[in-house]
Amino acid sequence: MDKVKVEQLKIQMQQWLNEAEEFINDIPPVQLYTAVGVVLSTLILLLIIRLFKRTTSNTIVLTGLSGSGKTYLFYQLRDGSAHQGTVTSMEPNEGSFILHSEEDKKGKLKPVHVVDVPGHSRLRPKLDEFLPQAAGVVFVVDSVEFLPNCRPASEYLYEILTKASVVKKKVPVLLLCNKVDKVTAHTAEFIRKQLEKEIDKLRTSRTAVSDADISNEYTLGVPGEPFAFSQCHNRVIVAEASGLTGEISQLEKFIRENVKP
Ligand SMILES: Nc1nc2c(ncn2[C@@H]2O[C@H](COP(=O)(O)OP(=O)(O)OP(=O)(O)O)[C@@H](O)[C@H]2O)c(=O)[nH]1
Ligand SMILES: [Mg+2]
Repeated sequence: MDKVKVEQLKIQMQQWLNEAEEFINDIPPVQLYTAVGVVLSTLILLLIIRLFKRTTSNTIVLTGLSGSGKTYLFYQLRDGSAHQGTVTSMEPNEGSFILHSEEDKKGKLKPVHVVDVPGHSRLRPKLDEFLPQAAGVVFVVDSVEFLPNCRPASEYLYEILTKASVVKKKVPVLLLCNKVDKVTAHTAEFIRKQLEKEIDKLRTSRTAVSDADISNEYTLGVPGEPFAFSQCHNRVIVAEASGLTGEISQLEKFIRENVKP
């Protein structure tokens, strides 16, 4: 009984196949090629759109040592005030918003996705979650308490600048010298030079180690030359800010350069 049914189904299928073949044969070849062409070009177009979408990220990652002022800056960007930035953050602070200074252009602009990753060493691995989608990284430095923090800041920065997710995609990095409202704040130029010197020292010691332990994903700078940020394949620039007084125009400029409206 079953065999008969299978046989019937086979005949039915054969009939359908024949009908389909006749149908295709009836279509003039030009029409057929055009149809195939349209389908193929649509697929290619969709693929291009997908690729393009992936490269136009709107994520800006705020990073730097604990106490450098990332959370203050986050709220300045979002609300134009520095509330809630008084305690050490235990979780990344995340939000998609139109920058406070651009609120009058709401609706016309693309929101920026800002992530503030706490500087506490236990929470730093969180950075690896956000770096692959970053359109830009802001490394916040405390310009007042800079000298005692120069070494740990350089170590953290070194780690970021040698990450594959930053080097390969040439993610731009802004070294943001924060707290310039204080008269004792060091200048951005001074901080840049000190960081370069310290990274140069780190580079020498790390390359000596990394033959045995290849933990750094990429090496920094030009061998035999003193390290300078200009040697990085990605753009590394310096700027000044104050998350306390809301002097953040250079930060906003960096964001808008890398997250197209
Ligand atoms: N003078 C001055 N002080 C600031 C400024 N920004 C932050 N501070 C001070 O620095 C402290 C730390 O700022 P936060 O924004 O909480 O620091 P953070 O980088 O988020 O620190 P973690 O969350 O621990 O990684 C604040 O409590 C403020 O007292 C600034 O622009 N000027
Ligand atoms: Mg914080």
